[in-house]
Amino acid sequence: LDLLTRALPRPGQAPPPQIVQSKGSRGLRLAGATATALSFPASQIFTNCDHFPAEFSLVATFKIPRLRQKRNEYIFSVLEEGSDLLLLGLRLSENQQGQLWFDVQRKVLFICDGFTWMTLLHNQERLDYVEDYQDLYTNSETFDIEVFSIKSEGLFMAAANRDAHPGSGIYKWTDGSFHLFQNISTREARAWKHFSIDDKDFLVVANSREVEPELSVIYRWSRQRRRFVRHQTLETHSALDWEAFRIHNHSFLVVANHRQDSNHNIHSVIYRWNPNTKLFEVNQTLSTSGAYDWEFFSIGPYHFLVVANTFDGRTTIINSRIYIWMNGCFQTFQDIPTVGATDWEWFQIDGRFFLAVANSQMVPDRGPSVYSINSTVYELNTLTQTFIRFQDILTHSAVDWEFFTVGGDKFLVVGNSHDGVSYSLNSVIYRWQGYEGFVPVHSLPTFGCKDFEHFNTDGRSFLVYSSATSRLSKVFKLKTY
Ligand SMILES: [Ca+2]
Ligand SMILES: [Ca+2]
Ligand SMILES: [Ca+2]
Repeated sequence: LDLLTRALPRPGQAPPPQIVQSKGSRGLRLAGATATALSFPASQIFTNCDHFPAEFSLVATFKIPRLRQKRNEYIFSVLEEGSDLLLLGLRLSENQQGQLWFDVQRKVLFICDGFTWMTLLHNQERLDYVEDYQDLYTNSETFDIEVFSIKSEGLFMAAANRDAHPGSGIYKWTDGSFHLFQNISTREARAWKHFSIDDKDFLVVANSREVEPELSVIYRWSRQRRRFVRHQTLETHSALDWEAFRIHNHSFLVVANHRQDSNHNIHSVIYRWNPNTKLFEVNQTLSTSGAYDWEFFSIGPYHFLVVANTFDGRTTIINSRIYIWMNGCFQTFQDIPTVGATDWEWFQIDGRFFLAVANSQMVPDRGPSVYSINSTVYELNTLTQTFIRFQDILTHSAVDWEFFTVGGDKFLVVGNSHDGVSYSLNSVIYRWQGYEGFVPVHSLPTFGCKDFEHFNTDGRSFLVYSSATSRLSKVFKLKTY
């Protein structure tokens, strides 16, 4: 109204504006007013704003009956006061160009640039609560879920299933939910990892069934057959996890070899892609103790690998090891005491670097196992160049941490699997609250929880969890406001 009183002609000077109805929209007809009459000095309206026009928004709908052909007209412009120098102009030359559209539900203001609707203003979403979205009955118990995209195909999910027949299921996101797309024969599959090399998509599976030789398999996406096809096999030992990473344009894979017969103190292996043979070759071996998980991360120009060592044959109270890439190979960076570590999760918040470990069970030299123990979030101290304890969080046989963001908020979800009595427990979502660290905000009932994955699709946010004790995996929708 303030703007209108300044823009409209004074009573008696011109015919008064009329309210008109046009195809369902109502507005003011400014037939008598010239375009320049709609201008006003910003300094008189935005009196406390030093950064005009960065700190204001105007939403308006214009209806102009006729546009002169081949002439661009500004529907909105900002001029420098006094000099008439154009600072900002919104042109109207094509049908939709320059049009604004406000999505009331998502609270987003769009502008059309003549081709696409671009986001002009976005009210940041916030997590409200978690909704039960899809019950996914997989082929058998599911130890791991990998969500990934294939260009021009869409979103997929690979489930690592226990039974050999029909093996593990690959699901495709179609019409708002996951549907079975392909079954792949696996042997007690424990993990899937998606990666791409030169625009080609690959999936590698960790087969943990003890048969000689134990083979894990790399599959390649065939564009012709629109299926994953076998690409290469690699000898592994009770493999529980694969990690894929790139350093200086080289592609690597590392496998977590858990044990060979009853020996847990064996080698895990790093493989490097040979672009000539298009196969992975052994690059380096690292000694691990009941290796369960690998996580790769980079800080500036430095590259790291961290392994979760679970068990050395006697106890789960052992060190897990962070490695740093130096002189063309991985070397020890830091040992961190862990208790049956099953997962490392790497994440950054506001320029700070964190590693969270999931500690699953305390198996001492003698005495019973304890499942309700602390899992720990570590933060990199850039002065001492070591990871130091940031926060302990009580967990119940924790098997996975997953970091995700919704709008500007950061979250960690932990998969709690067992408390010594039951597999039916709450898994917990924690929200980052700065000085307080991670604070529990939601409890999700899970049964034999094994893995959590977060993904975004269709502009919405989801969590999916898999169960190691039942065929039922669940997709949750993160409801926002
Ligand atoms: Ca996973
Ligand atoms: Ca991993
Ligand atoms: Ca994880």
